[in-house]
Amino acid sequence: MIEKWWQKAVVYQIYPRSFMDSDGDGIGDLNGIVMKLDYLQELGIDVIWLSPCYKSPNADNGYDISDYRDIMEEFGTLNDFWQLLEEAHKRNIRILMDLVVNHTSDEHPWFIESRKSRDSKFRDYYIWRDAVDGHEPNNWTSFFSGSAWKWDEETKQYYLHLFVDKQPDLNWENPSVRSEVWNIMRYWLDKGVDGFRLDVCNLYSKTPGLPDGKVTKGVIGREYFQDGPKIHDYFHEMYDKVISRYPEMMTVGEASGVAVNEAKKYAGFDTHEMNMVFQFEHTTLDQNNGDRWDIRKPRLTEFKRVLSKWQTELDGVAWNSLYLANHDQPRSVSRFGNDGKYRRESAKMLYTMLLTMQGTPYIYQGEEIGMTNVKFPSIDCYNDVEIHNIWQKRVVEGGADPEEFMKVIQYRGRDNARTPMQWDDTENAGFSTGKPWLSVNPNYREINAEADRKSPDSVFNYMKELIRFRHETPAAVFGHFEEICPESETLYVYQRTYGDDRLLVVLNFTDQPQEFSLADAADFSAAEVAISNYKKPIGTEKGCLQPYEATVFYLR
Ligand code: TEU
Repeated sequence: MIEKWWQKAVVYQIYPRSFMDSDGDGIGDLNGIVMKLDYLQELGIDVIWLSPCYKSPNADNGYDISDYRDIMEEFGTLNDFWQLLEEAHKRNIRILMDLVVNHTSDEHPWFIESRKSRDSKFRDYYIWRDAVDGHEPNNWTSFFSGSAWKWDEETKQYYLHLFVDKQPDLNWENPSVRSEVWNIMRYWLDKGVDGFRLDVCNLYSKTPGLPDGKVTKGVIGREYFQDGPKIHDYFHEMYDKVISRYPEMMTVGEASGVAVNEAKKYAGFDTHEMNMVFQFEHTTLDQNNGDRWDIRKPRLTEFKRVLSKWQTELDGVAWNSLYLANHDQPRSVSRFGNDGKYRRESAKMLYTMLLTMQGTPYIYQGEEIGMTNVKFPSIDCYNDVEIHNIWQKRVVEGGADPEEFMKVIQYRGRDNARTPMQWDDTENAGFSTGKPWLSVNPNYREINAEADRKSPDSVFNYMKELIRFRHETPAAVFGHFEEICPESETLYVYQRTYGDDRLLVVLNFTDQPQEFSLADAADFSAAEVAISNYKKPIGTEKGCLQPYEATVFYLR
């Protein structure tokens, strides 16, 4: 396998709205990102994945696009974007844009024309259907609660929206829609953008006839629009028309619910589709029956089994992505670690795991300083449309106990990841001189980038060291993965081998000391510590791992 740049890269995801506000309107913007490029260069990242910054009415904070070739007013102008791209490239940082083409905004000119008349030339850009017996065409539900269909009185038909009704699904069966997408991709690539993250990339193809789905507590109809019948044809066409013509570009697809065998098709080294996909098996273990709002606590062995499976199944066949957080997920230290006494140690441990696995690691903004979930006291403090819709359905209409459901929102809600980046301990955490669009996490006085950069044992300075280690250690990037003691409910231990290089990664997932013996875990003649989140890590003799200790050994 030829080693590609995007395999060795470490990616940093920016949610522009919450990253840095340069003009005091309380909303992050592109010039704010330029202000922080030196910070990112110091961290050592190679790529920025920029959540959508195109023109949008922000029904879903930019994931509802009304003009794919212009920048959302709150974030700045096209010239601001070109400056950001130029300044990032000066620092050897590449930029991926977030391509949201499963749906547009209902304020996109295509949809405005489409809904005007059944004879519109844009009618077939979207998915319109007659009512059936006076009701929706089928029983599909939206990811954001309620029916996936909206009645349009003007032309007396329903249109499909797998997300909110201001996000009508595009009809990918229509070759004109696909060529519009190829042109959008070329527009940005020809201007120097380095690639794309493809939003819900595996939902584009819907099963003909749009049959009713099996009634479940999760999204209904998923079996008829996830990994649909033509999805791989669409990606082969994308590859032929665009990707193959830009050999240095990078693509990562967000593949909601994808299984590992399907991922081998999307991200295979020779399947001519994308470079890699985000999977969701490890980030849906904490829900019951596909219901994101029915929380459970998975055992460590469940978590390890999933991650180890993706390591071994893709090895040599396809490339993996590695993430623990993003703009849709809770903060990793609150979800998988310990955001109290052992916040620093557990944040470092989690990212030691992420940066010593095979695949491209993604660090979501704020994870590098161990930002935590926020426990807003009231539903009115939240912004996210997904949160407000589920509250309406489960509490207001469904009668769920508000106090109990508030705890679910505080754990699961996407706004946990969207509170403003905590830069320093001044007002609004240095994010804005205006009133932030979403309240800052009150713990910003203790948890902020400025404090971390000054503190030798901070999460930030450890993350810097970890990224440098990964850049210097091909075994950490490409090595074969072999789990050791999979039955342990306290430790995650695995070996990485690449030629003569061998690493042993030892992770304590508990707040208690745990006995460990290197000799019991691996054969070696010599061993030395490569990196550890403790100043005095466990040695090569039998001993105890400290709470949330992460230690990586070179073995010979
Ligand atoms: O998310 C797709 C998706 O599946 C999410 O709705 C996810 O399941 C849920 O939010 C919990 O993880 C993508 C974007 O990442 C998300 O921000 C958008 O809201 C959504 O698509 C629609 O574009």
